[in-house]
Amino acid sequence: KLICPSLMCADFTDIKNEIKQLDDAGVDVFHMDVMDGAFVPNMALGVEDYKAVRSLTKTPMDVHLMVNNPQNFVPVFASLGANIIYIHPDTDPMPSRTLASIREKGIHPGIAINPGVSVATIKELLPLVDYVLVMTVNPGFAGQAYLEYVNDKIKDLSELKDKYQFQLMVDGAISPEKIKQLSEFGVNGFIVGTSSLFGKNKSYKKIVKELKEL
Ligand code: S6P
Ligand code: MG
Repeated sequence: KLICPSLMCADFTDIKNEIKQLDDAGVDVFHMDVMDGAFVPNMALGVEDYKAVRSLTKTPMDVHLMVNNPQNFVPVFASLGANIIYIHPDTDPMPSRTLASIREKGIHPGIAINPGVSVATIKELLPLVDYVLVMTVNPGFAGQAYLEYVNDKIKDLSELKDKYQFQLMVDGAISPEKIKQLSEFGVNGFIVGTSSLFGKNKSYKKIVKELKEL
C-alpha cells in the first residue's frame, strides 16, 4: 500500500522539517499538485517548490499536472527529477503522444481522471500508463468532501489493473476509513492530505504506521 502525502497541505514555512518528518515516517511518494488557475480555479505548487522539495529528499516524487495542455509542462518536470507524471488526458489534444514522451524519458506515465470522466473515454490509454489516479473530489482544493459516486468507477478500474498492469491510486478526501474501504476494492495507493495526515495532533510517523496497518 502506497502512502503519498500531498505536499500542498504541508507547512511550507517549515518545509525542510516537514520533509524530514515525512521521510522518517516512511512515506512512499511525495505528491506534488501543480495548478495553473485555468484547468482548475486555483494555483498551487510550481517549479521553484518542486526544486526545493527535490533537493531535500531522495524519495520518489510525482507531479499531478492540473493544467491545460499538460504536454507543455512535461519537459520541465522531467528535468527536475519527477518519477511519475500525471496528466489529465481530457485537456491534452494528444494524450497518447504525451504519455509516450514521458515513458521515453524513463519516467512513469500516469493519468488523472476527474469525477465526471468515465472509464470509456480513457480506456485506450490504459496500456500506456503505469499509474491511474482517480480523483474522488473535483480537483483544485484540499479539504473537500469525498464524492461517493466515484466508487463504481474505482471498482471498474480495479478489474482492469491486472490486464493493463497499472497501479490504482486515489486522490481527494482520503480518510483512514476510505483507505480501509478502498483497499478492499483493490486500490494500491492513497494521496493523503488534510483528511488523514496534516494538521493532526499526532506525529506523521504514528499516523503513517496506522494508515499502513489499516
Ligand atoms: C486536489 C489535489 C489533491 C489535494 C488532496 C488533499 O485538487 O489534487 O491532491 O491536495 O486532495 O487532501 P484532502 O484530504 O485535503 O482532500
Ligand atoms: Mg493531487
